Parts: sequence; C-alpha cells; structure tokens
Amino acid sequence: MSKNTAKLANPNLETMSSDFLYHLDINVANTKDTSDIEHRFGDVRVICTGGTALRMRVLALYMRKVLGIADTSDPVDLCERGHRYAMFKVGPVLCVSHGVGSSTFSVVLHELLKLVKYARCQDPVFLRIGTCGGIGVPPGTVVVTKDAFNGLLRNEHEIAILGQRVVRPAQFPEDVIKNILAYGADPNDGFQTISANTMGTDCFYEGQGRTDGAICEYTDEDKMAFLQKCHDLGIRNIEMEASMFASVTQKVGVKAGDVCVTLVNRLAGDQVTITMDQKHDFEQRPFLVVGRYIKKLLQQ
Ligand code: R2B
Ligand code: URA
Repeated sequence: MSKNTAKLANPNLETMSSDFLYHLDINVANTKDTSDIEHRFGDVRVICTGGTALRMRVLALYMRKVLGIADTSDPVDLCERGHRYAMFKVGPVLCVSHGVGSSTFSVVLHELLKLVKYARCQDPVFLRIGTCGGIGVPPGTVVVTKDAFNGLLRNEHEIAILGQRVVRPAQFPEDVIKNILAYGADPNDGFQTISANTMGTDCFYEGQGRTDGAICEYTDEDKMAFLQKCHDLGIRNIEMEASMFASVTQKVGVKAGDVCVTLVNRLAGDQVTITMDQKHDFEQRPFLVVGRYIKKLLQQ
C-alpha cells in the first residue's frame, strides 16, 4: 500500500522559504531542503500528545519498554528551550505535552502537523492520551472518542477566524477507533475500554456543568438535565480538547484518535476525589491501550 505524507491545508506554506516552529523551538531554515528535519524526525510514525510534561516523560519511558528499546538514559526534552511544551522521542514515537484545553493544544498541534510535513513522515497518526470526566461510566473507564461534540452539544468545532464564526466537522476516523479497540483493549485488563462520543469544552467548571466553580448561575436540576442530554447523545466523557483535535486533524486529512480515562462519574458528583495513587493508576490505563495499539501499528 502506498504511504502518504501530511498535505496540510495552507497554500502559503509552499511559498515560505523558512519556518520557525516557535513553540517547539525547531527552525526549518530552508523549506526547500528539509533533509536536516527529515534526518531528525523522518522516522516518526506516531505522535502521542497529553496534558503534562511529566506524563509525557513517563509515557516515553513506557514506550521504550513496549518497543523493546534498551535505553536507560534520561529522556531528553527536545523542546526545553521553547519553555512551553515538552517533547520526547522514542524511536518512531513522539510524546508531546499540550497543556490544558484546545487553545494551548491547537498551538502545538499546528506546529506538530507542520513538523511531520517537513520531515516527510509516512502516514503519521496523532493520538491524545488524556484524562476526563465520565457520564454514567465507572471512574477508571477508558473512552476512545467517536464523534466529538463542543460545549454547545454540536458535533463540530467552532472557532473565530478573521472575526467570523467558522464551524468545522469533528469526527475521528473509524479505522483508528476500530484498531485501538481491537489491538489496544484486553478483556483481562480489569477495566473497560469503550468507544463513545466525547464533549470537549472550553471551561472545566461552567462549561462542563459543574456547580463548584467560582461562578454558577444554574441549579443542580439544570446541571443534571444537561448531563442527561449529553448521555442521550451518546456522550460518555467530557474533556477539553476533543472537538478541536478532531476538527483540525480531519481538516488536514491526518489520522487521529483520542483515548482518555475517566476520573469521576459526573452523574454522581463534580469533584475529582480519587487519591493521587488511584489517579496515577488510572493514568496508566490509556498507556496500556495505546501502547498495544502502537506496537501493532508499527508491525504493519
Ligand atoms: C482533561 O483534564 C484537563 C483538565 O483537568 C484537560 O486538559 C482535559 O481535557
Ligand atoms: N478533565 C476534565 O476536563 N473534566 C473532568 O471532569 C476531569 C478531567
């Protein structure tokens, strides 16, 4: 089967002679000869992203084990000088932090998409490995996103561009979802991995219908009616990146998947009350699922 490099959706990139990926602190000095970038990143097949630098470092160490890479050195943060995001490279896998929410994630996502284009990476797959709130599923459930809804309960991503409201579709590719479930989930894991719709909001508190933020102008009944509406739409988890992530990757035709573990069942409460030990245990679960999926993907 023929392999593809990312095309992107910006004709200006063809006429720029250089491109500084500012937040990554990676300079593409000559866009007509990117052999240096290809040399550094051309083998990358999977770009894993997640909220924190620490979690991405732990994921990098875990991916060494999964891929059988015998390296005991401290993982090197390739973006350290950018002071914004952290990036670790483990063979053909990048592990990159994206911060909280679509606004911080979209900055690094644009630059990562340009990086894989300049590096001519073949069939790159972008994954988000995160945490979320659950709706009617036990805490610790791993959810692989199907359709991404925004905070208006629409299966789309809305963004202001040049003073206009621009709305784009927000679906993840079916084959990625299917393969994550087929190769990543194991019935003996001791937790459930499901595929379902996800709501990505721009606010952790009011945007997710919490009543424990600094502002709340609705009742508990309003909140429960909203969460029930989410449930009726097949939404089983709420986080803060899915609709942007789905829409940007869908727009440029790059494969992507969102794999998150629920920390709380929002039908039972708003506060995340699990212990830090439990949280660390839960955070390993998407690693397990994604690790198996990546191993299989790299064998193909
Ligand atoms: C899940 O957890 C973070 C907020 O606590 C956010 O990045 C998200 O989507
Ligand atoms: N992340 C979220 O965005 N919401 C939650 O409820 C938990 C984690």
